[in-house]
Amino acid sequence: MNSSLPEFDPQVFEIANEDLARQQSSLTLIPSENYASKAVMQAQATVLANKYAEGYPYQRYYNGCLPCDKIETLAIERAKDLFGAEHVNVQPHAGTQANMAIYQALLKPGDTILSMKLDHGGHLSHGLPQNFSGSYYNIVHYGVSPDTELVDLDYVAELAKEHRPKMIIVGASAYPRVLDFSEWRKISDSVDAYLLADIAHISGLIAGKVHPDPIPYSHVVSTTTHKTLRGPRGAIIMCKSEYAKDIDRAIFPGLQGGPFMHAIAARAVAFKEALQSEFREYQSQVVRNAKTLADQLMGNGFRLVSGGTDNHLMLIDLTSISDKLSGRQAANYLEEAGIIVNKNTIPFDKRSANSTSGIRLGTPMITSRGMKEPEMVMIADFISETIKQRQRVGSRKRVREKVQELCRAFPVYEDN
Ligand code: DSN
Repeated sequence: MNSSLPEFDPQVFEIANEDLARQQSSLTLIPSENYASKAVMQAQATVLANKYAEGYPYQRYYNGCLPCDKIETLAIERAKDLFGAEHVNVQPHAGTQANMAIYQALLKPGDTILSMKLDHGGHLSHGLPQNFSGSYYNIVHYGVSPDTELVDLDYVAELAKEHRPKMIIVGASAYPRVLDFSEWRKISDSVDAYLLADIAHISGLIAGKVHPDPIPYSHVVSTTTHKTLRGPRGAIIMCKSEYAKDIDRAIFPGLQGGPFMHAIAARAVAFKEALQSEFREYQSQVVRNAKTLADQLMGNGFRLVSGGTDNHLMLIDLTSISDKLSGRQAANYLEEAGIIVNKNTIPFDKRSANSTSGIRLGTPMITSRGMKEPEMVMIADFISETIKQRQRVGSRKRVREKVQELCRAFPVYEDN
């Protein structure tokens, strides 16, 4: 009971440390990941993990919940402060659970949802046939236009008129451009649909005021807390007060039992961090870094979907280098060189989701390490060298050495 992890289970301790070493010594460009702070991780490792607290603050189905009531109230108040939301539910275990609860609260099975196609940048929980969302609801998808690779709002409005959805979802996992939520609200109002903004990828940018705000325009907003927001894994739902009861009931008892109180404590810490002025500076650096990385990659001959980025991520169209190179292969070559990215379809991709013609890159993690524009230029050149000289193992080794040197200069958790 009182043994420490390294004493009792060195096997688990060593594997976790192996990942720490991997995180320290590679450049991670996965736009949906980030490094949570020590304070966030310490909150997650507290004894709050031991407590059942089904229900909501001061209305629980268990005794002994007063500290949990205080923690959850703090998390809610900080999230409201950060985003200016009328109501916040901080209990969803993950983004998909948050979306599931929103559908359960506001829709009936068979209702129509208008959302972005997965292979144009959408998300599994926005109606993929193999996901619960695609089996319980009637999904109509919009995508990006073949000419601009941007969402064409006139086309979305036409689809809305034709299909009369009960809900329109705006939000994506692989869309490198700004979303103007006020325009989306006009479309949802024109057909009397709910507007759900799923801001999982961009909630940190929104909190940092470097992306337009969805809160005034959306009936409901969902976000994970571990991406640009840089908190622990998990999610929250924000909504107008009139939907609060239905949303809360859909989370508990609708879809979840006991909330993970240790995770809620860590979310409270993350919201406090996001309320600091340094967080705004971090988010604007994330965007500046993405722009510099994108410009240098394009300068090196890579085509980026939509011709660049306005946010934290970008998609390289590998067909601009070779028709024979898949995203899977490119991501594997880059991993050998110490650069972690993920394969991703590009709009109108001819390859499957498992192979893909693209890779997705983002700057949240390298910016958390303190890297700025000069390092972005170096990283773009590392990527270019690895991909263009993929036939040469020696080139990946050379890049790997340079990556490790850069990682040593920008440590993640300094005293580890
Ligand atoms: N799978 C996440 C991403 O990588 O974007 C979204 O849930």
